[in-house]
Amino acid sequence: MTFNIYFCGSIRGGRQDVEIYQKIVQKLQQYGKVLTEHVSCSGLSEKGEVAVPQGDKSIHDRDVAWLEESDVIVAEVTQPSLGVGYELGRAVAMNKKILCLFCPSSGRVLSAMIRGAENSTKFLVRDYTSEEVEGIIDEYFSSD
Ligand code: 6IA
Repeated sequence: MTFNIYFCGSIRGGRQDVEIYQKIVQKLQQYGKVLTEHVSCSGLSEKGEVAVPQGDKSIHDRDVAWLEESDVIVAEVTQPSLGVGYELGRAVAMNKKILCLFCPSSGRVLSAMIRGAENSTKFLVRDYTSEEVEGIIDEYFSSD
C-alpha cells in the first residue's frame, strides 16, 4: 500500500536539522507520497520566505487540509518548533497515526507533551541516531 505521508519538521523554529529531514523524507518516499516535501528543502530558511506570495493563512489552511488527507504523520521533533507541536496536536485530534523521531545526542530533552503522548498504538515516539533512522522507518511501515 502507498500512503499519503505528512512530514513535519522545524522551519521558523530553526533549520539546523535540515540534512536529517532530507534523509527522512527520501526514506519516506519509498512508502508513499510525502505531501510536505518542501519542509526538507535546504533552500527554505528560518524565515520560511522562499517565494511566499500567499501568506501565512494560506500556508496554515493548506497544511491543515494536507493533515486531513494524510494517512500517517512523521515528525522530526528534535528542534523545538511551535508549528510542529501545533500540527501534532491537530493530528491527534484527527485520530491520525503518528511517528515522532527524536535525536537524544542533540543534548535536548523532548517536551513532555510529545514524549508523554506515546501510547504504543497510534502515537509512537522513537529515539534515533542518524545511522538508525532509516531502519526505524522501515520497521514502522513494515509493521502496518
Ligand atoms: O513553526 P515552524 O515554522 O517551525 O513550523 C514548521 C511546521 O509548520 C512544518 O512541519 C510545516 O508543515 C509547517 N510550516 C511552517 N511554515 C511553513 C511554510 N512556509 N510552508 C509550509 N509549511 C509550513 C513557507 C515556505 C514555502 C513557500 C516553501
